[in-house]
Amino acid sequence: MNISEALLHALKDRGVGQVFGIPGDFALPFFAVLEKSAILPLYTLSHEPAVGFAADAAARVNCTLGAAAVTYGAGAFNIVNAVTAAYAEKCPLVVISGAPGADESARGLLLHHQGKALDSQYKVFTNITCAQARLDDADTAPTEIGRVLDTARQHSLPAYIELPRDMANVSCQPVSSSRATPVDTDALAACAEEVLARLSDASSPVLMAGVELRRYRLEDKVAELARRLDVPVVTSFMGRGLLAHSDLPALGTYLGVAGEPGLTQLVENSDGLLLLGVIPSDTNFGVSARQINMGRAIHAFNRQVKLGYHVYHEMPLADLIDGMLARVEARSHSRAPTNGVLYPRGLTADDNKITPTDIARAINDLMGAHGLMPIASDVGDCLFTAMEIAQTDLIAPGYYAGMGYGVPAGMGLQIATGNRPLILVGDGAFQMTGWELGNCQRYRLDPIVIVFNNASWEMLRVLRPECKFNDLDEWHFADMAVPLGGTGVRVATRKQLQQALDRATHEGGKFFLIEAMIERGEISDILRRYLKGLSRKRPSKG
Ligand code: TPW
Ligand code: MG
Repeated sequence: MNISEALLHALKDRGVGQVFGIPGDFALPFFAVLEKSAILPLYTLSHEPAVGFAADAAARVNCTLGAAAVTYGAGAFNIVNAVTAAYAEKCPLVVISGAPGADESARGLLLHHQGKALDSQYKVFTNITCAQARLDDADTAPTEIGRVLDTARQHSLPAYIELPRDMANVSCQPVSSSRATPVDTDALAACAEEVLARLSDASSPVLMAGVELRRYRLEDKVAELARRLDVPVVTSFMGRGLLAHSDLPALGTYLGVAGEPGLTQLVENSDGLLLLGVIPSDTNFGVSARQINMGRAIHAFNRQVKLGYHVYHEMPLADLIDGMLARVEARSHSRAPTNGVLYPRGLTADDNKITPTDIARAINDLMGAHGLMPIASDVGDCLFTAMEIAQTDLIAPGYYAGMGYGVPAGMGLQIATGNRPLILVGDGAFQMTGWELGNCQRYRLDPIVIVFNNASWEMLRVLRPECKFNDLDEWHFADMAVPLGGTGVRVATRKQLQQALDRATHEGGKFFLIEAMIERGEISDILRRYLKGLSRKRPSKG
C-alpha cells in the first residue's frame, strides 16, 4: 500500500463516501492513485470554492468527515473561504493538498504556485483547521493520518493534510482504525446529574437543538431525551432542519424578534434553557428581544458543558446525552403541549407577482403532496424564506453567511445521499457559483433550483437603502440552463411558479432551474424583522 492509498482507506473507514476535487500538477500523483485504486469515487467541479462547499455539504448530510483534494497554492488558496466557513460552522472537512517534493523544494528555484514562502500555505491552513500534517515521512505517515482525521472527527472541525508529490506513491503501513478517547466517568456522572437537577428545578425548561447534534449524529437520542424529560424542543437558526424526521419534531426555530412571538417568549422566559450543540453566534442569539440569561442557561458545546459560572471540560456531547439518558426514566407527561409554528400553505395560483412567501407556500404545497425534500440554501432572503418552509433537512451557512454555498452544496448533498434536493439561491449568490450546475450532467444530478431573482443584493439594500451599488443587472438565468444540460423556466406570476414546480417534480434526470422574478424591495417579513433585530444591537452606522 502507498501513502495515497493508506489515506484513502483511512477516510473510507471513517465514513467518507467520495472525494471532491480539482487536480493540478503538484496533486496529479495523488489524483492518479485516487482514480486507479477506486477506493473512493472522485467528483470534480469547476472552481475550488465549490469543491469545498460540496465536500462540506457531504460531511453535513452524512454526519461524517468530508474530503476535498486540491493542488498546491492556486488550488488550496482558492478553498480557504470554504474551509473557514466549515470551521465556523463545525464541519469536519478534510483538505488534502498536493505540494512540492523535497528535492524540488531544495533546488533553490521559485516554484510555480508558490506565494511568499513554500510553507505559507501550511501556515494559513494552521489558522483555519484543528489539525495538520505534512506527509513527508513514510514511517510516520500512518499515525499522522490517523491523528489528523480522528482529531477532526472528535472536534468536528476541518483538518489539513499536505501530500508532497514525491511521496504519493511511497509505500507505507495502513492507518489503524480510530479509537475513541474514554471520558472521565465520575465527571460525566456529576455533569449529567447536575444538568438533570437544573432541569427538574426549572418551571419552564426548554431544549434548543444546535448543529453539533447533527454533526455527531445525535438527533434520535435527543428526541428520546426530550420525550423522557417532557421538555419542549426548538432549534437554533443554524440548527434549522434538525429533528425534522423525528416523531417529536421541534416546535419551530428560535428567531428572536423575527420569529413567532409565542416561541420567542417560550425561549426567552425559560428558567432552564438547555442549549445542546448550539453555536453561541449573533445569528443565533443577536436577534433576541431580551437578553437571554446565559448565566442561567446550560450550554453544551465544543466538548464543554457550562452551567452558570462553572464548566465541565472534555465532556463530549454524545457522552453527556448518553449519561443523561442512562439517568432518566420516561416521565408522565404533565406539561401542557405547546403548539408548533404553522407554515403557510395553499398558494393561490393567479396572475399576481411572486413574493418570497409565495415561494415558501408553493414549496409547502409541493412537499405536502410529494413528501419532504432536503434543501440546500444560500445566504440572502432565500434563507429567511426557508424558515417559512415546513421543517425538512436543511444545509445552509446560517452563521458564517458566505454567499455561493447553495448550488455546490445542493450538488454535494445529492452526490452524498442520492436524494434529489431543492436549492434556494439569490441572484447575487447564483452569479458566484451557479455555473457549477454544468457539472450535473456528468454525474446525473437533478436538483430543483429556485433562483430568487430580484436583480439586487437585496439584503444589503435593507441595511443601506440609499446605496445604488446594490442594484444588479437582470441576468437571464433560465436561458443558460439548456446549454448547461438542464431545463430553465422564468416565472413572474404565482400561477407560473406553481406550474413550473409541478413540472420540475415530474421531470427528473437533469437539473431544473426556476428563475422566480421578484420585485426589488419585496422581501420576506422574517428578513425585515431579523435585520431590524440585528441592527438594534449594533453601534449606529456612520
Ligand atoms: C462571499 C455580503 C451578504 S447578503 C449579500 C451580500 C453581497 C447580497 C445577496 O444577494 P442575493 O440575495 O444573493 O441576490 P438577496 O436576497 O439579498 O437579494 N460576499 C460573500 N458573502 C457575503 N455574505 C457577502 C459578500 C452579502
Ligand atoms: Mg438578489
